[in-house]
Amino acid sequence: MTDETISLPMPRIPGARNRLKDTPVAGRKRVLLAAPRGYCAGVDRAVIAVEKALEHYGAPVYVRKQIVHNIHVVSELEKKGAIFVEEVDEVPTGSHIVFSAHGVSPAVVQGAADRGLQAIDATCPLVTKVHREAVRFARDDFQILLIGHEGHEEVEGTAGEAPEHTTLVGSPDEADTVVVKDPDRVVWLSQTTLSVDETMETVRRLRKRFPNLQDPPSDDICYATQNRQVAIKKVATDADLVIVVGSANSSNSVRLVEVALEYGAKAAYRVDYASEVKQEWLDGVETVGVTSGASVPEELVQELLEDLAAAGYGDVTQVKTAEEDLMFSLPKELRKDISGRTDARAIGGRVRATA
Ligand code: 10D
Ligand code: SF4
Repeated sequence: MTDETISLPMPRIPGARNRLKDTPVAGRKRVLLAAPRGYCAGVDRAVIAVEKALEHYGAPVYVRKQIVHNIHVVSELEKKGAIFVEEVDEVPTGSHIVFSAHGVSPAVVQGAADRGLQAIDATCPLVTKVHREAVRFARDDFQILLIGHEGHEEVEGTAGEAPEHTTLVGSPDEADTVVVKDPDRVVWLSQTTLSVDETMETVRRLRKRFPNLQDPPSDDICYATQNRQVAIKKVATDADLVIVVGSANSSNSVRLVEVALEYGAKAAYRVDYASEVKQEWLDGVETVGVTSGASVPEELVQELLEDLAAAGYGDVTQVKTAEEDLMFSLPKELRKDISGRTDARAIGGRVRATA
C-alpha cells in the first residue's frame, strides 16, 4: 500500500465553517488520514435496509435500538420516517420492525413474532456467524467465555443464544478470576468490535489458567474492526493529535481512540461532529491523525477535514493499510418483498454481492 496526497473538496459554504483559527506552529502542518475508515459492509447493509424498507413499505418503519451506533445516521433516518424503539413491545401489532446490525437474541425474535410484527433482520452476517458458533459450542456442552462489554447489544444478542452456557469476560483482569465448571470444556468467543491487542491479552491470561481453552473457528473480531485499528496504529506513531469521528456508544470508534493513544499519539479525542473540535486541541500541533468508526458516514470526516483545512491543515496524506471491497446482500425478508425472489441481489440499482 502506498500513501497518497489527496485533494480536499472546497468548503460547501466558503467561510461558513472557519470556526477554527489558523495559528502558527514550529513545523509543517499536515493531516494523516487513515484508510480504511468509516462504513463497513455490515453498517452499509443495515442503513440501506432501513432506507429500502421505508421506500417499499412506507413510513413509519420501526427499528429496534439504534440501527448502528451513530447519532447522525439515526437522526437522518428519523427524518425519513424511521421510529427507533428500545423493545418490540413498543411497536404496534402488524408493523415492520428492523433488528439492528448488532443482532438480537432468539427471545427478541420470538417476542416480535408473538406480537405479529414483520421482522427484517439487519444483523451483520459477521455477527450472525458468532451467534452460530455460540449455538454450536453450547450444543457440544462447552462453557463459552464471551469476551465483550456488558450491556452492549451485540453481547446481549450473542449471549442470548445460549445463556446457560455463556459467561461474560469483560477485561483481561476478569480473565484472572472467571470461574469455570470444567477447564477442559471451555471455548472463547468475542464481540466483533473489540481492541485486537486487549482481546489477545485476555485470551493469553485465560489460556494460562485453562490450557485446553478452545479458539473460535475463525476470527470473531471482524475484518473492519481489525483494518481500522491497523490503519490508526500507523497514523498514530506520527501524530501529535488524533481525532476519531464516531459516537460515544460506538465500541469500535472508542477503541480507535484507545489504540491511537497506545501507539504514540500525544492526544486523541472522539467527536460526533467537526464542530466539537476545540481550538486548544490544536495548540502546537503539527500532525493531526484522522479516522472514523465503522458506523460513521464519510461526509462527517469530510466536514472535519474542511475545518482542519481552514485552521491551516490543508495538506492531507491518506495512509492506507488495506483495501476493502466486501459487500453483503440485503436481508432476505427485504429481498423477497422487494423483488419477489430470495436470491435477488440487484436492489434499486445497487448491486449487493454476497460475502
Ligand atoms: O458499538 P459498535 O462498534 O459495536 O457498533 P457500531 O454501530 O458503532 O459499528 C458497527 C458495528 C456493529 C454493528 C457490530 F458488529
Ligand atoms: Fe459487521 Fe464488523 Fe461492521 Fe460489525 S463492524 S457490522 S461485524 S462488518
